[in-house]
Amino acid sequence: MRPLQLTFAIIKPHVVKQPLVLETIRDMILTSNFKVVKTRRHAFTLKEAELFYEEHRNKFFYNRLVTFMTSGPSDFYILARDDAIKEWRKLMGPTKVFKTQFEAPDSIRGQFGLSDTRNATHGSDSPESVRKEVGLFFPHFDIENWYQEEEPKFRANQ
Ligand code: IDP
Repeated sequence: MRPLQLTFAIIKPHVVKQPLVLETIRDMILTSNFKVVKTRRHAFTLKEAELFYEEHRNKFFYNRLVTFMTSGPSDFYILARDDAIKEWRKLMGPTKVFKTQFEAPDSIRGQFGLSDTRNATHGSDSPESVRKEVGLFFPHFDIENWYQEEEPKFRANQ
C-alpha cells in the first residue's frame, strides 16, 4: 500500500454559505479516497488573509481576494491520501474558472467555481506550503509526529 501524504485544503466562504454544495464537495472528498485528519470552521481575520496570500500582494486581484476570504467562515481541512497534494489539486481543477470548462468541467471548481476569486476551494501546492499553511490554521498539529506515529495506523486500517 502506498504511503499517505498530507495536504491542506480550504472550502471558501461562498460554498460554506450553501449547505447542499458543501455537502456535495464533502462527498467528493470522501469518494476520492481522502481521509479527513482534522477539520475546523473559522473566518479568516484580515491579518490571516494578508499573511496567507502574501505572495499575491502586488496582484490586481489581491484586495478583492482578501475581502472575499474574510467575508464569512471557511472550512479548513488536513486531508490524507497517497499523492494527496497532487490529487487534491486535480480534484479542485484549474484556478481560472474559464479554464475549468475546457479542462475539467467535473472538477470542484468546474462545478462550483463562480469566478476566478470565488473558485470554491484552496489546496496547498507543495509539502513546504502544507507545513506553512497547517502551521497557520492548525498550530497544535504536529506534522512530523503524524507521519511517524499516525500514518502507519491510518494505512493499516485502509
Ligand atoms: P490556486 O488557488 O489554484 O493555488 P493561486 O495562483 O495561488 O491559485 O491564487 C490564489 C487565489 O487567488 C486563487 O485561488 C483565487 O482565489 C485568486 N486568484 C488567482 N488568480 C486570480 C485572478 O486572475 N483573478 C481573481 N482572483 C484570482
